[in-house]
Amino acid sequence: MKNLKIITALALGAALTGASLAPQTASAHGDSQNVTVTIDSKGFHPASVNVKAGKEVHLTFVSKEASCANGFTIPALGRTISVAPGKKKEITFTPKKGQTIAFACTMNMFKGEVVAK
Ligand SMILES: [Cu+2]
Repeated sequence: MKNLKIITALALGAALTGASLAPQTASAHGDSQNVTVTIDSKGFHPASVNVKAGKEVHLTFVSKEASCANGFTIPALGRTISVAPGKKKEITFTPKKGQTIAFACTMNMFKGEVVAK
């Protein structure tokens, strides 16, 4: 019974650690992984997300309101994106190991990135 208590405590600790990292990491399902980045007047949230290299990423930008960050470029993917307030836009790509896919508003004021590990 004492051992069971210790195992339970360890499992709980692991669960809590995982939960605290969750907002920064893509959620995986099958052969792809999903990332949602919210745009508001203060920029991109989260501004940095870790993903697995070599696995397709579905990156969805959701705009909450009017923001300079509604229009941005992703140079690594050669894309310019604009999302109207209240709308969303999804892009798909497969990152290479060690690749950082950065994005920034057209004024280069708000920045974000997806980092492939
Ligand atoms: Cu800007």
